[in-house]
Amino acid sequence: MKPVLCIARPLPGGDLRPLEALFEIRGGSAPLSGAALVDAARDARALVVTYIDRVDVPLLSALPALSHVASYGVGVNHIDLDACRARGVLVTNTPGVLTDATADHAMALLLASARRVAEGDRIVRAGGWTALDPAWMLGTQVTGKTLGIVGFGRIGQAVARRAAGFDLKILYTGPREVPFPGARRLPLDDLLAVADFVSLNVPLTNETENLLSAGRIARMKPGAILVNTARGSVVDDVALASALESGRLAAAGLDVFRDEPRVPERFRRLPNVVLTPHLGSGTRETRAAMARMVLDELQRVARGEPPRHRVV
Ligand code: 8YV
Repeated sequence: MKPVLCIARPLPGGDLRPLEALFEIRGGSAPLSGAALVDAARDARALVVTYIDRVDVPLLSALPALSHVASYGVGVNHIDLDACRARGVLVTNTPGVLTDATADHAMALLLASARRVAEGDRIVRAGGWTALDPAWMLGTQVTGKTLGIVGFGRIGQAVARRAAGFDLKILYTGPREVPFPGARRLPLDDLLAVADFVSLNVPLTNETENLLSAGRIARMKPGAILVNTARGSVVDDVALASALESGRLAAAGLDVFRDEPRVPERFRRLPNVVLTPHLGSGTRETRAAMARMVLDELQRVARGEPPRHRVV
């Protein structure tokens, strides 16, 4: 009898056929969550999840045969890593292949927020463009300003490479100096005080939860713009909504939220917020590369080979 592999969400661009020889495959054609996921995965040895599927003690207890959690994505905040370690469950993820797509999306949000792209699109569609007025709908100049990158790992550095093309000065926070031409490392509070644009590129951990607290939002430069392609819980969203409503912050580009797919009504009402539904890695090419990486890890582990991207 082949071991069971349960796939919680479709993997676009992923070819499951090579795995059929190794596993009895459940799921993969439509999202499985809650009781349906537990049901499908009850005797699973391997489980594929993504950032929205919580792998916690109750789920692990319901899946006694589980030995490999393969996460489709780089962030692993949805997985109780200590519980997996204690249970001897291997955890793998998909780093690297989504770096460029996520950094592209951060720049798209930065430009769209600064230049009021989404707001302008809505106005034109609604027939609201009726006169030519040079004083109308002015945005924030991007070229030559200062971008503060919070978290200077793979994605943060990819944002910096793109930003260099817009002649942005780069500041970053991070645990260590990274040799990056022209970039300066600063403590977070100092960076927030001087950055015209702030891009969040940290993983969500106990240390980064609410990192952009109400106090830190209050320290941001008046008129600054925030871009978040990391995780919603890195930001105090109530304080962020207030800062955007009062105009203290000029705009925000948000791809991630605390309780996805729910997006706070206060953000949805604000014209100066560009909202996207967690599209950071969402290109056909990147999602297919992520799928290939997940399926490759499953095959390697099933054949007794070491995984390439082990988290636990
Ligand atoms: C999602 C992500 O995994 O990599 C991450 O941490 O959040 C994303 O790439 C992706 O949207 C698939 O659901």
